Amino acid sequence: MKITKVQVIVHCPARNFVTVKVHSDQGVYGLGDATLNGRELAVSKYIEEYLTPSLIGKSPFDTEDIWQFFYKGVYWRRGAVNMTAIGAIDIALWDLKAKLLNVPLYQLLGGKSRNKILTYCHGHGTSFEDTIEKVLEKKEAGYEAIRVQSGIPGLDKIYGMNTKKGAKYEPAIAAETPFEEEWDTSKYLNHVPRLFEKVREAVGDEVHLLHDGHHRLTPIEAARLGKELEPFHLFWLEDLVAGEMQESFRLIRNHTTTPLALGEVFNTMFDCKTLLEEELIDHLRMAVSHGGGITPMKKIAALAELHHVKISPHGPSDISPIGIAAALHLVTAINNFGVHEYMGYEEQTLEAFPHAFKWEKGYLHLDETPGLGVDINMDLVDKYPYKKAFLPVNRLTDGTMFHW
Ligand code: GCO
Ligand code: MG
Repeated sequence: MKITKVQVIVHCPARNFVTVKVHSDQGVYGLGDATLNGRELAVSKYIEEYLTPSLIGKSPFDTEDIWQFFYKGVYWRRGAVNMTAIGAIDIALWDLKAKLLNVPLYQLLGGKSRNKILTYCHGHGTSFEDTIEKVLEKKEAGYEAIRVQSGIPGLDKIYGMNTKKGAKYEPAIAAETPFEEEWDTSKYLNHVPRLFEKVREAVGDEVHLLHDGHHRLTPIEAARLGKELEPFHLFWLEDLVAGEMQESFRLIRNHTTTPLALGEVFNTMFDCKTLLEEELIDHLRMAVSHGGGITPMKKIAALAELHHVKISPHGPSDISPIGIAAALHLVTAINNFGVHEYMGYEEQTLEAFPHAFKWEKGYLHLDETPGLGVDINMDLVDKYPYKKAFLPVNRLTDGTMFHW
């Protein structure tokens, strides 16, 4: 059995996606998600020029050896572009392998550890009132876990806030250069505990509430926020400080019992080794596509299990249904799953990627479709050409460049 051809598809059905299609001499193909929001063409070119030629003629069953070949063979290891490219190939090979064996992918990863996958959605608003309304709507729709972000008085355009009442949150903006947002940490720190006090009062104790700090605090600021939110029993506080500084979490951990989540920008085991080994976080948020694929994520999940850390994958709309399905199969098979983010997709994206997984009453469900259970509609590829789009950048109100 041999790999005969690799196609890299870049298109924009509502937003940009990069998809890898690996063909075999059996007439069956596997799909992988290579989307890296705002840097799509760097990954597609990388796969076409540097990975594809080495794949032709290899057996699609040799997922471990192929992963090691690309990981060790690059010399310049790690990094988001490199690991997303390797991850997409790895996901496609696992999809292909499971299709050839005629089983859903989770059967090759340990079988079923659960019947359905808990999800959280976004309850975002412009003000306290608007946010509470959103959170109640999501609760009504069946979500048991809701991420809460809201506008901050005095700041016009910030992370996680909808620009208009009722609009869907989409961070990437089509343009030739990135859009600029603004930030003020003290306004944020004063606002968030008040927000959660009101939301908890409105929604009751049953719903899990989450919040994303998007890497903007210093360790001591993060410790203060965690401590002040303790009375509202959050499910987690996500990305409080920049993920590069794993050691920062020692200080935060010593000050608060609020559970901590981190890792959507991580791409290897080495980004979270200290966090796991010292039990500094509760949830690891790596996406399968950005984390180098199923092959390394299985190992990372095993290390996390040893340290009481749950795998709770990143699931924004800038990860395609292929990447989401890869995570769903992984978390179906492992024991230490926490929660999966699910924002849903625009109509055009759903049309572009027909898929078997379904969202119902707060949970995602897989069926018995062999492989990942996701396809790509090739007839729509030319209809939706790539449009350059960027994630925003961020400055303090005095103009200083800051974290986004
Ligand atoms: C999340 C995230 C996203 C990211 C986006 C980057 O927790 O869902 O923080 O909103 O910012 O996916 O591409
Ligand atoms: Mg996040």
